Amino acid sequence: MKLIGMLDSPFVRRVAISAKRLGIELEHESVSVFRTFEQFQQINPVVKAPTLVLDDGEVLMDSTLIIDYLETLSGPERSLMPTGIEQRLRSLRLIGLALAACEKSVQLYYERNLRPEEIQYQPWVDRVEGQLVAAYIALERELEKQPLRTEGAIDQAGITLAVAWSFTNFVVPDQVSNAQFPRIAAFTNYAEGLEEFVDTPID
Ligand SMILES: N[C@@H](CCC(=O)N[C@@H](CS)C(=O)NCC(=O)O)C(=O)O
Repeated sequence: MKLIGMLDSPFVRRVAISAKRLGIELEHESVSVFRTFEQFQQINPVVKAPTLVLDDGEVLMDSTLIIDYLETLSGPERSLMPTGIEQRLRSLRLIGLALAACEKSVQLYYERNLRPEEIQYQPWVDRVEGQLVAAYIALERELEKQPLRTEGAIDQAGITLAVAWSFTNFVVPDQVSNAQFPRIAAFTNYAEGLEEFVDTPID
């Protein structure tokens, strides 16, 4: 199976790291949705990263749906999701917040780098910046209530949170600070030292 997309996309990176943790080998093709749009279009006409191309040529997209498929392939013993209802609900909450942070960071990055300055719309920028910070405030509170484990295996909530924080710091570093979100920063520092993260660098 081939994973298509650049690792500077948090959505691609969480799939690549999850696959490694699930013990699934993926061939990785670093095709850019911008610089190599036509090449991407040949693989997936919708041009969304990540795209997963199965061995029979079937195409899947959206990181959460791809991870769902990889989880099914690897079986319940290796799952990155807790099975107990309360911990599962918490994981889903954390993943939702971290994905929203990724999405808002992407929107700000696109706003700053794709939209010409003369047609930037400040109320939209303010809204997205507020949403981004709101997602990290909620995540920091979650970690205050219950820290994420920093020994044993990292789970999907941990992977997605760390990938999100590293990505936000990579593309819109002015929006966040370690001082404002110390628990998220400390957990990400731990996660980025894990083998699967080191082997899957953001750039
Ligand atoms: N919800 C999707 C978001 C994927 C996404 O927006 N990826 C970006 C790259 S970071 C992309 O494909 N951008 C090109 C576009 O939307 O046209 C997921 O989880 O995979």
